[in-house]
Amino acid sequence: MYDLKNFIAELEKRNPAQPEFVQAVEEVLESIVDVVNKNPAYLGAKILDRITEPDRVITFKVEWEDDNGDVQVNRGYRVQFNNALGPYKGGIRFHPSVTLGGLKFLGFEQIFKNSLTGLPLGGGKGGSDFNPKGKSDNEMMRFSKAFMTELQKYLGPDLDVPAGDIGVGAREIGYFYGQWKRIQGDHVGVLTGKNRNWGGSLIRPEATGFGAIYFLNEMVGIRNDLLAGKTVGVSGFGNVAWGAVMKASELGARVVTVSGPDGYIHDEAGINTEEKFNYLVELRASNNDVVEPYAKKFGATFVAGRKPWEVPMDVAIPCAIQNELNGDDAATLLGNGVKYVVEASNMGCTPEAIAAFHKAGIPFAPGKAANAGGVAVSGLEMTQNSMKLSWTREEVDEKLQQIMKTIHANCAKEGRRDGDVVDYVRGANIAGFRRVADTMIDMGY
Ligand code: 2IT
Repeated sequence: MYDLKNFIAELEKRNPAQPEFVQAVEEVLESIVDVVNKNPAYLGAKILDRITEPDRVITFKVEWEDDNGDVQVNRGYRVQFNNALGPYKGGIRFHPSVTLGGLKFLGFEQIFKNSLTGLPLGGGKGGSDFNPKGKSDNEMMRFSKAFMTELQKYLGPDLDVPAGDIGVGAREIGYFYGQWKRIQGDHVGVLTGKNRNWGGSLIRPEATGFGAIYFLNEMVGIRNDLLAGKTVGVSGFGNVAWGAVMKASELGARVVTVSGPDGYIHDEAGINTEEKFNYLVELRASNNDVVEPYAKKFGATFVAGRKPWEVPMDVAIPCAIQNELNGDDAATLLGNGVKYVVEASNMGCTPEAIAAFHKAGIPFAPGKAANAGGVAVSGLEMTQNSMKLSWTREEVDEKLQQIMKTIHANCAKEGRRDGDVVDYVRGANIAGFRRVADTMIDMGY
């Protein structure tokens, strides 16, 4: 029998100074420990000991030259966490906050997220403490090439297939892919999030945000409620926020906020035109990491140094980074009558915030379920690459919608409490875990 408290204490001892990793494991284990303790096969296989230890962790030095001709040194990582279901799959994050513990949390989450998609994808994550802010295009290229020169030793189309994450978009994936091709000499789909001209999938850029809104639509639907007419608050202004803003707006919601490290913008009229959507992309591509110019351009309010959760909203969608919405933010949102919370960022809410939403009976979707659309379309990109053909926008979008509906149905089935209240955290963790654990048992040790 597993004792949760003891297990977490031991995990903390073995993984010192990795609080986010411990937080992610604790959240999953709280949901599944009873399921494990009731199943002699899981206990006999020591499944929790095995699933919380990464298959391997690779760290490497990245040396590159900045525009002044000075040598710079950063640290690169790839956490290959679990490949029971398929090749390691997960993004690469370039952000000064990147640490080994942070990537282990993301890789661990990715195992269960990828399992929920129903596709043959294992879990991994990588990145660097390199900060893209203020870097020139040439510096981005030199760093990306240097990073890939090391990372390519550990990748393969059936072994490990990275994608983008915070700080890594189609431009960086292009530089990675070019470097892979230069060194390896072949043209295999060893990365996803590629440009459409050379093997990328339609809808991949929008997929994480679109998927989160498709998931929200299911949450709203089973409560006989409607997304149309709802006021939505989004944080972040990158790829995930952009997709969520566009799809929520298309479905008739009014999205009133986006945010950056400098503060948030409040656009009462709604972020609802092509011009506004395209401007978000422009802001992101500028590498300045600020949203204030949006307010000036469109006559919206800019609130410096604060988070958008103080704006009254029916639906809150964190789309930026882990632990961006805490217990105090949750109390403010609840005070203003929030009705749904959907994590589009990975572990966007702290445990205190999640507990507050649960206590108030507010449907809360965890990132590993709600933001699985991104990696799901990455899986579809791999399929198209294997077939050497590409699907239409409609074909990919329909498959994405179906995957998000299935994830929602599986979470609802495993997480249903009394009446129509669904504990999506429990549902996602149990549904995601079962497929991986059963596979690990099938394959022995
Ligand atoms: O957090 C995520 O799911 C991603 N960054 C996407 C991973 C992927 O392989 O598409």
